[in-house]
Parts: sequence; structure tokens; C-alpha cells
Amino acid sequence: MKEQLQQLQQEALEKIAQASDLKTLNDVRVAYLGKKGPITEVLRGMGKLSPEERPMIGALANEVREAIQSALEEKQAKLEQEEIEKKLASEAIDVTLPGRPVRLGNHHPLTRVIEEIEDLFIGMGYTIAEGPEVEKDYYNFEALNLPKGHPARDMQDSFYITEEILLRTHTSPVQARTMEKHKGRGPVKIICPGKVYRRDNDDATHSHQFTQIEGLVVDENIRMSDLKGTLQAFAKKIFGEDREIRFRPSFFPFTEPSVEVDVSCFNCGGHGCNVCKGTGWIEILGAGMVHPNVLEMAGFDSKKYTGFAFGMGPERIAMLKYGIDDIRHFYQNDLRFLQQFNRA
Ligand code: 2NM
Repeated sequence: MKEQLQQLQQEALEKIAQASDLKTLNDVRVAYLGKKGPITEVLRGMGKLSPEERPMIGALANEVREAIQSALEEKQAKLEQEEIEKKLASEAIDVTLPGRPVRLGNHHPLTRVIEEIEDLFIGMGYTIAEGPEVEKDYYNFEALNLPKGHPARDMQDSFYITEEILLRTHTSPVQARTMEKHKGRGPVKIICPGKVYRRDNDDATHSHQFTQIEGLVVDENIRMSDLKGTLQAFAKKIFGEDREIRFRPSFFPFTEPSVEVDVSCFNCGGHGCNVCKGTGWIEILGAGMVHPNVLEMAGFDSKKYTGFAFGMGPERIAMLKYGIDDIRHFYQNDLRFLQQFNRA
């Protein structure tokens, strides 16, 4: 029995030494120290031993169990430590690696031009007004001195939804609505940026959808000189401090008198070049004094109040400013185009 116990101990210690993971080690524990294991068996059979043998075998069995127990504990600690080290090694993060670059977007060139223009006018005390893109015929035409049958209605071929509802062809209806809300009391001082729609075939200079910024000031004693000073400030802000502007007579149904506005060429300074086609001047917007009919229809007394208005196309401004040759670039979202406008 003594040899049997010693052999058990040797066998168990060998298996413990060979165990390479915690599960195998636990199997060894159950096999040797479990309730049905050989040591328990030996202790159970002690009844058959002589009284002289019993204490010696009992002590030996305890020694064997303790030896196996402590070998198991030692090995378990070792395996657990190895497991932690393996886990740490596999989860290691090199905090000295440079970060992955985050690709930043930037503002669309049209958005930049529109915001730049908005900033200028906000600085001069204007408020930004917005309105519906699906608009009533009344606000888009009628209230702007364009009654039904007016020839200028064909000029701007429109997308009609019903007889009385269309996609707005300009942002002027926002101005008609704003004037109406003021109920005949000035001042009104707004700019209206937004999308507009016309039935055009798209090409390098035409788009069926584009943007506009219109401005309107209505108050007592508003004169053409106020318009000119305002647009002078605009031209300098957008095209450079040395710019001059000039007015040429024109016609719009909603203004009288009406003008077309040129800016001195930012490329040649006015001497004549290919950008200004040799004239020294570039057309940038239309403007005029608000027609008395427009003021009266919106509820203003045109004997007391006068106003000026202007309208421009941010696409055209951006094309001039950045030398863009095709309006369709603004709408195609080609990154090769857009990334040229990344801020430094
Ligand atoms: C232009 C040119 C001239 C204009 C007029 C008005 C309103 F509503 F006040 F009558 N808004 N915008 C106007 C005047 C627009 O665009 C070339």
C-alpha cells in the first residue's frame, strides 16, 4: 500500500507538470483528489489494515494528498499568470503610433459666396428673410407688377404645379410677403437668399435650378444714391477694395427706374482684358427703385415710402471670383472640383 501511494504521487506530479492549460489541470485534480479518486479509495480501505500499519499509511496518504494539492496550486498560479500575459500581449496598443488622419470636409464654394454676402449685409443692419420654394402665382408675379398676360412671364418660363402654384422663379416673392407682413410701416431691410427654378435647358451658363440673393430696403427718403453706396460696398467686399461700380439703364417690371450694375474688372483693373472682354467692366447684378405699384400692393403708401431692391446670382459671382467656367460644376459634387476650395 505504501508503494501504491508513492506511485500515485509520482504519477500525479508528472501529469501536473505536463498540464499546459487550466482545464487539463482541473481534470488532474478531479482524477486524483476527487471523491472517487484513488487516494480517497486508499483511505477508505484503511479499515482492513492492522492497527500497527494504520497510522503510518494514514500519515503517508495525507502527505501524498498535500504534495499533490500544493503542486496543483503552484501549477495553477503559473498557468493563470501565463494566460494573463498572453492576453496582455494580444491586446497591446502602441500608443506611440501616429493617429489616422480624419478627412475634413469644407464649405461648398456657393455656400461660401452666399455666406460672405450675407455677412456683409448683416453687418449693414439687414435681416435674412426666407420663404417657400413652392409659391403662389400671386407672390411670384402678380404682387411684383407682373399681371397675368404680362410679356415678361414668358421670358421666365416657369415650372407650374397648378394654375396658381409654381416653383418660384426668383426670391422676390419672399420680399413681397415680408413687405405685406410689415402692414405699411417701414423700415424693411432684408436680403433673401435661396433656390429658384426656371424651365431652361442646362448648359455651361444655364441651370433649371440655381440660387439668388435679393435685397430690399423700404423706408422714408430712400434714394438711388443709397442703392449706389450699398452696392459699392458690396463690390469692394466681394471683388476687392479698389473696385468701382457703374449703373446702366435697364428695365424690370418691379423697379422704376431700373439699372444693370457693372463692377470694374478685378483682373485688369479696368484697362480691358479677356475676363471683361476688353470693356474694363463686368456685369454683376440688376437693381432699381421699387415700383410704386409693388409698394402699394404690399400695403405701403408710395407717397410716404420709397425703396430700392437688387438681385444677383451667387453662381455668377462665384464663377467670376474663382474663374469657374461651367455652372454645372456647382451641382455635380465632384470632389476634384470641390477640394480646390479647401481652406488653407
Ligand atoms: C432684380 C433686379 C431689380 C427685386 C425687386 C424686388 C421687390 F420685391 F422688392 F420688388 N425684389 N427684387 C429686383 C429688382 C430684383 O433682380 C435682378
